[in-house]
Amino acid sequence: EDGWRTNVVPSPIADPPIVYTKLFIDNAWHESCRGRKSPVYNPTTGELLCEVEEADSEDVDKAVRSARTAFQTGSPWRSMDASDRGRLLNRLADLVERDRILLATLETLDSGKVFIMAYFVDLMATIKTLRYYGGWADKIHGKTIPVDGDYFTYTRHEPVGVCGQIIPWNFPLMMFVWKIAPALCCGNTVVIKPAEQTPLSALHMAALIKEAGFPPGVVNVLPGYGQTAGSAISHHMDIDKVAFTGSTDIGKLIQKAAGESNLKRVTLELGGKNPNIVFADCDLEYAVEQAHSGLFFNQGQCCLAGSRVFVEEPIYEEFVRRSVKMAKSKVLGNPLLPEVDQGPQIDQKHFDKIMDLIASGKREGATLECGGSAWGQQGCFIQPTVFSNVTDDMRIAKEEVLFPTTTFKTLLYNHEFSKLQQSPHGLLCSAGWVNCYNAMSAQCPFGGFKMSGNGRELGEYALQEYTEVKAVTVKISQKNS
Ligand code: TXE
Repeated sequence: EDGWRTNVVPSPIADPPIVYTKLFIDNAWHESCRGRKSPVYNPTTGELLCEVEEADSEDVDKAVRSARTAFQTGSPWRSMDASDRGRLLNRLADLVERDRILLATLETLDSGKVFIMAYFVDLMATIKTLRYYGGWADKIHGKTIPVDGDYFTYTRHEPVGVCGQIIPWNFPLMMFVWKIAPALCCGNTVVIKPAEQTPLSALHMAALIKEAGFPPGVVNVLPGYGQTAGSAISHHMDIDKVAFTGSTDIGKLIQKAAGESNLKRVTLELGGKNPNIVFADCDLEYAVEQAHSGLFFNQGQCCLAGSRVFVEEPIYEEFVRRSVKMAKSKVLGNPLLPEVDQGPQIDQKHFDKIMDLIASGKREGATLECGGSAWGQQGCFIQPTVFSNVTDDMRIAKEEVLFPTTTFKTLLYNHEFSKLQQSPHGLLCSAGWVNCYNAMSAQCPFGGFKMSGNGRELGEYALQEYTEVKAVTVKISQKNS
């Protein structure tokens, strides 16, 4: 049962029943106010998996009212001991462990990610994140501050209030938990919208949240589209903070909506076009393998995918040769099957975007080393693709595409920067991995600089994003140092 320690590879559940398809508000299942439903497809086959209730602005209003009531002073949630909030998060982690195979299966059906990866990576991260923040709940301390004069000053780290959270389709469950766990640990209430493509694991989590014993209204889950439900969240006058993961374009709209409405706090985790720098003195086999998994993991659908690989000249050709061999060896197919390494891309829109970018790479003169075409008879599959001889001005070197397209560029051996300057300390970025890639963990902060977003998720740093600091100053008759 404890698969990640025993490394027992479980089998997915065959044709799991899809039980939860409604809006989750106030710990109950609701039909949408406008009576609309939206389709959910399996990207592997293109088949309809189910229809889910589709939230719009009235449903957001309803969910926000519920979250606001749950946040009121004296409510069961506000008067709960912090340690009990931690206990609830741990109980939720227990339930995710219990339903781990089912959740991984739903995740694969809904998003096309490889089942074994969903089980070992996404589910493990989900469970660990819940437990990590369960541990923090009763360790969020203020300070006492030696202010001037006869006063006693202390700070409280209070919850922000009702948090709107909007998440994408590439890690539906993991993003759900990255968002709700720090928010709940700090005592906030939540209205969360999964991506329209991938609502199923979030709805199953809603059922588990109720089963774990969270009071009604603490978490509300609203499947729906961005332009309707998402926009209603970002514009809402009674939401105190919005946390968003998705594209830079929509991130800008979220920030604007916050400014136009109630100046709600905003944290954004947006796109990236991440460089992976390989020096000639590397362990070549290991470096090729790391560069490969750093990009190809999750069909390349990661905002941290290392999609630009800069390789020092002496090893450039050999590096490209080995990388192409590795890319060509990938087995595409139904991601529920154990022998498959790569599933489909998320949907037709994304498929078209990738094909357009691949075409631009060819047109602009990069060398297509392998892949570049659609694969199979059904679903949104694309062959693993490697380009070499890429220059910085090409679209494939600049635009995030969320697809395994490696773009290789030579780094001159006598490069003008010293290796020290090229270490993470010398680069304008929010994270660096040295001699590894994709080494993530719940304890380590995650987020972007500049147009890749602001704010940090995970780790202790995420607590700042979900708390307000209140300074309380008490007049005293005489201070005593
Ligand atoms: O993202 P969107 P899409 C990047 C990646 C990808 C591109 C487009 O480059 O190709 O974005 O993907 C909600 N108000 N990333 O179209 O539209 C939407 O419903 C409020 C990077 O899927 O940003 C979904 O829940 N919300 C990335 C979420 O925003 C709105 C992950 C993300 O969708 C909205 C995904 C609106 N007006 C894509 N419009 C990463 N950082 O990991 C949409 N949404």
